Amino acid sequence: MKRTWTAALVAGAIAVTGALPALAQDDMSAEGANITLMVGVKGDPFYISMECGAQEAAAAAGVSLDVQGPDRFDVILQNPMLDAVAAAQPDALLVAPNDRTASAGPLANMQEAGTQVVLVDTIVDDPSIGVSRIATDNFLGGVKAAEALDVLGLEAGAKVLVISTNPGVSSVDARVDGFNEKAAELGYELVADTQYSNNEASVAAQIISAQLQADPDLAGVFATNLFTAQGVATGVRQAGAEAVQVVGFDAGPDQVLQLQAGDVQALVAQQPFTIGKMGIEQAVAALTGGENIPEIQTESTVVTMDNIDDPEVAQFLYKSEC
Ligand code: T6T
Repeated sequence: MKRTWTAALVAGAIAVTGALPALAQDDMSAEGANITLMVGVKGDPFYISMECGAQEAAAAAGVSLDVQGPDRFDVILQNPMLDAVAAAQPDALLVAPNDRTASAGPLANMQEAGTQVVLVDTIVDDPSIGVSRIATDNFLGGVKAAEALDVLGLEAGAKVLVISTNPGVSSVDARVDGFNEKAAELGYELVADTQYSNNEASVAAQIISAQLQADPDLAGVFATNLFTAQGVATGVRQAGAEAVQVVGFDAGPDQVLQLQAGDVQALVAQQPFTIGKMGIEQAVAALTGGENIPEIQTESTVVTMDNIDDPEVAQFLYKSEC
């Protein structure tokens, strides 16, 4: 039979945007609970950093944490893994769903079976899923990317391109929306509809090199996530298009090297460690009868060569191991 947890635990104080309601306090804990973290894709420094935060919080709460993820960011791979996790009936699941609609079924089933579901990083459209949803304000992140191009000197009329991962991923879709809204305000001209890399750096590199041939006066590119941004930077460097300003999302170790090499001019960095830590805290609150925060938006910051050595900014950079 499924274990139940009847008391509440106090979540640690973590800096996020907006005020958080205080959680109920009690002298019991979720010690011994089984929690699974299903990341969006294995081997991605964003999710590795999230795992580091989750591990730290899990150790503090005395819960066991099992981390899994598909080899590609692909709902066809992630959904069977979710079904396998469901069969093991964990007490709670932290999950970054690969698709805003297609991931909902397995999560609804798990929730129905009594697993407490916390959405981390990405979400599903069905509002009944998840006791808490913790993610970057991705729309604002997209706005910041367009503002970064403005700071880098792009003027009204400048030609820009957006390269994203796959349509239907909540995080990057919102970044595209935020970017497009701000880019329109700044008077930028989108040379094409949003292009999709399928989260493959090599595909992103091919897309940008083809676009540079079609539009040699392209002035700026926004690449909406880690692998896409890495590929775009490589493609721009290989094309020798030094005048193109590249703004990427995320701040993995290789992206930082590309920034330092001048292949990327700005990175919008998230707080994956904090998302993972808060994910565990929300799961523990759900398991112990504490109060959940339905929606938590974490911060992002724009990293450039001008501020990368600032300790406030450096804490946003991702890890490739804990
Ligand atoms: O940008 C992150 C994450 O926020 C997004 O949902 C998927 O891509 C990343 O994991 C970076 O690769």
